[in-house]
Amino acid sequence: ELLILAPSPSAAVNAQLDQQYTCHHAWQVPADERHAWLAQRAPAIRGVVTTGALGLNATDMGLLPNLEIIAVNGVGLDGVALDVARERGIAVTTTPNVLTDDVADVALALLLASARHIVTLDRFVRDGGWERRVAIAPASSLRGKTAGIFGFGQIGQAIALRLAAFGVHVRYFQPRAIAGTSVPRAESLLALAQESDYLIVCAPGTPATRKIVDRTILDALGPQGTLINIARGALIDEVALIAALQDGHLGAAGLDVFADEPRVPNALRALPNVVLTPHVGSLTVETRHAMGQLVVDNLAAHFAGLSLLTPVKP
Ligand code: 8YV
Repeated sequence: ELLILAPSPSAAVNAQLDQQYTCHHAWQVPADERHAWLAQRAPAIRGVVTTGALGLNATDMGLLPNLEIIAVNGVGLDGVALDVARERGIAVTTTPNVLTDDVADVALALLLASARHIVTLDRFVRDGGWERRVAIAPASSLRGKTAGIFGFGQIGQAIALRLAAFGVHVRYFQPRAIAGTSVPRAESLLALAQESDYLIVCAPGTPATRKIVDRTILDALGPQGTLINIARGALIDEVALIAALQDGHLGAAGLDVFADEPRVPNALRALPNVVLTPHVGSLTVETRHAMGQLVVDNLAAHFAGLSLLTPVKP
């Protein structure tokens, strides 16, 4: 039996899970009834399907004595108590590769929207500013600028590929150097921010990266700089970010992820120099289907005693 914490946007994926297992859909149960509901079903549950955003914490894992596998419909592991899973020998799988391109596309969409004022200009046309012949301030060109990619995994590298086509110089930083790339590595995150017009955050949310993009980094990025975040809100000191955008220490931001989703601070919503999207990096029909299919296939492999397709290394 499976515990499903969130459905897939793919009906075909949900149907396969319902056909192959007895599924308990926690997301259909009101929050205040969930504890009692789960207590009743907990002993039978051998697998959990969760998302990158929801994860599975130590408390909830503790309620499931016979849990064998956690299938994350996403790549972020910040919400999963991996130490507990390791101790108990619970397998964990994610959905790498299939979401890389779409998440990279959203990073570029946010960057282009920020640099070329797309959201403001859309509002300007709708509100009749163009017809009133209100002057339009020129935007700034991408060509010849420098982008710093913080976190140079698959998604960071896919963003680098796209940026090259726009004539943007690219560098990266992450603690471990990547072999076989022609993209130069900066000495530190601070050096990366100093060298960059755009800082693009693609690193995982871990205790080591928590609020790593702080006032110092934002100041280094500077008044003409733009911050793009498609990773996790936890990597940014959001209070410092808001202050920097308000007082002009930072030029602009394009954000798909936030510290306390789905809540976005009013101060951030009020700023004209930010573009905001509701954590949709991987949210396309094609990618969510492929992600969900990987969840289904990993579960099938596990319960058939075969090796997992995309396991998280313990
Ligand atoms: C979604 C994500 O939040 O992959 C991740 O870690 O953040 C996103 O793809 C989610 O996991 C979708 O199910």
